[in-house]
Amino acid sequence: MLKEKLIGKIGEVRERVIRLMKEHSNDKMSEVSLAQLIGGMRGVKALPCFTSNVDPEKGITFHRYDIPTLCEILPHAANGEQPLPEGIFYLLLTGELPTEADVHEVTEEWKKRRTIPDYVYKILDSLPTDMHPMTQLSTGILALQKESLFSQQYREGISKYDLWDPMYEDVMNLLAKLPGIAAYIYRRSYKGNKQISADPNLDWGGNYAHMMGVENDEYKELMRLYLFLHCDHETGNVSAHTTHLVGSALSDAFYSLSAGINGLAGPLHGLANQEVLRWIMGVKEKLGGGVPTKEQLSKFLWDTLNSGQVIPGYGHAVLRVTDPRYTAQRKFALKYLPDDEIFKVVSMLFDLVPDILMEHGKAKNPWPNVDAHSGCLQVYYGVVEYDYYTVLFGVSRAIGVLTQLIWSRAMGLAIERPKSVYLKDLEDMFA
Ligand code: HAX
Repeated sequence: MLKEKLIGKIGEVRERVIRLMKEHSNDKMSEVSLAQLIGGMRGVKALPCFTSNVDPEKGITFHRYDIPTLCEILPHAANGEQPLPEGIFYLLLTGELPTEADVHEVTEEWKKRRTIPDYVYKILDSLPTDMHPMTQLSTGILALQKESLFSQQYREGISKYDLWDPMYEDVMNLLAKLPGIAAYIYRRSYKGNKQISADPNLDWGGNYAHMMGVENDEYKELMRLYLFLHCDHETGNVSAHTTHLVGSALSDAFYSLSAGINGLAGPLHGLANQEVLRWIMGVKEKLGGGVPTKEQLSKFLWDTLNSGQVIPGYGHAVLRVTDPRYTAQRKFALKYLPDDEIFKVVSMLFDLVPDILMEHGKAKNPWPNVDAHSGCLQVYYGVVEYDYYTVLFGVSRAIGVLTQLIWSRAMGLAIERPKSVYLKDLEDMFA
């Protein structure tokens, strides 16, 4: 049924794209200054996105719905109050709010497709257990490429207008298997490779928590919230853009996501969640434990800045306010762990860092981003291995970037190929 709904949408969206191109193909969206060319293309409007948009002052919206609204209206697990990630997948893919039955359909579909081939486990087993979990995740996803229907049907000569179909099948298969791969990596890296089978009664996020071995209903709720919050942040961020770029060469979903995950593993992007916890633990260790005073924290913050490093979890390339994904996690913490020591440090940082960054005078956005908060919630429920945190992010981010891949094929977006300019020619151009 989901696929039937998608077929209807694709027809409609294709017509809109054709009309836009017919009527406005020479109209200008953006111009590129030298500062933008050197400065990472900040603000250049050069990518279409079907699923979501980041407003500098308001933050992310998914098909124009913001986070607080979706937390209320997306279906929840029985006895739960956090949005089910299956629901945000449905919304991103179709542009329509899902009913309980729609969400149930996604949950059941992913259950049917979640078996991971043995050779993937064998490949993971051949990796050192102390290899970074993101490297393991990227490898596990890439290993699954052998299963790609998209690549298989391309070889068989499928029409480019039908490519969205095997892309959809690959995306569904990959999303179904991801929590199993990610939990396997967690258990082999940190829990003596004692693996836990999936529970047929649980939803996608609940099952991920279960397979990681955290048997706590609150943690399952946190997992659902986490997987919802990190799913998509329009197309220009490194993980989404990389996935899109690689997919634009008609590489399949496995190649594309594996590449996107490698981008997420950078400390200026998804790895910042690990770095935040590492920073906080480093401070606590230097002070011999406990909650640092504001004066002590300020000193550590200035030491970090003065040594030429960034304060992880603060700043953003687009946002100019506190990230609503931070606020949603803070709300969870205030409800479930208000007295937690690390949450207190995270809150103190919220009070201190913006002023310090403003005084420092470089960051355009002194406010916290999504990564400033996530680690403290994990530690509270016993997931203390912070090198693993970006894997959680990756499982969630896959929802959005893979949905975007289906839409890229449905809209027939071209292979990406911006033009570059010799440095010397730039100098001559502006001489
Ligand atoms: N601490 C110290 N300096 C910072 C800073 C921070 N948190 N944020 C920005 N700056 C500095 C930049 O390094 C840059 O310095 P230079 O002029 O010396 O190069 C200057 O301020 C201007 O940067 P900007 O325009 O404000 O920020 P960018 O768009 O270039 O970069 C980043 C955005 C998110 C990469 C940046 O704010 C940063 O490095 N933050 C810390 C790392 C982090 O939390 N990353 C996660 C971001 C959210 C995300 O993608 N999650 O996955």
